[in-house]
Amino acid sequence: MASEAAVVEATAAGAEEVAKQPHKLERKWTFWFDNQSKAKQGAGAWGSGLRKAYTFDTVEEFWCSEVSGSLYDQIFRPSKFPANADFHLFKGGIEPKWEDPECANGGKWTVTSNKKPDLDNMWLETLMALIGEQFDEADEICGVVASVRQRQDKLALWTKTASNEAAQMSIGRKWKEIIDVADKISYNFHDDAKKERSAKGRYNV
Ligand code: MGP
Repeated sequence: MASEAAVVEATAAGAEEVAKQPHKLERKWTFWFDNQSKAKQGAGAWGSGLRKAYTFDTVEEFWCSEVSGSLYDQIFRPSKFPANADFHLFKGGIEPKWEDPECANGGKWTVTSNKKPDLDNMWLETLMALIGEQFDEADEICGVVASVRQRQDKLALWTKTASNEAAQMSIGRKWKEIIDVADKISYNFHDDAKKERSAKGRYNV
């Protein structure tokens, strides 16, 4: 029979081993980046600068993203980016485009922000809520986009089934709590946006 001291020692070693294990997320997530100022130089070039930056599936990798070069510094503070840019965090395997099959019938909730630090805070809160699976309708979520713009920054939460009003309303309500927004926000269908850039929102919360 092992002595008490040996058991204590083995237990402590085991606990240390467990503590060292990375904290697995429910699923894989990918950061994407798009320098919109470059894209807009050519007609119909939307998405030509869209790049996958980094895929991760543990809490540790999320915080220590091995994103190359200067993008690393910006991923948690997108508003510091000097030009028009989009930062995305999407579920692994889903591309942040209307054309992706998971997004094709979807839409997005959008929040605008006039203050740069607000964009960064809302972005970080949303990232943590997504990887921490805070939404009841997690299956409905595609990802989030932070759009850094000179006039007004934007944050958009993309979801899968635009026609499922109940799911979108629940997600919209929850998201407002997470990012601490009191103003009304609107949900647009991608299908409407394809037809008309300034299409009206279909749901409000
Ligand atoms: P946007 O960036 O979603 O709209 O789309 P916004 O907020 O009005 O524009 P911005 O100036 O703040 O960037 C702007 C335009 O980009 C659309 O009208 C499309 O022409 C093109 N576009 C945007 N998205 C998200 C897509 C997409 O997923 N696929 C394609 N093909 N074009 C897109």
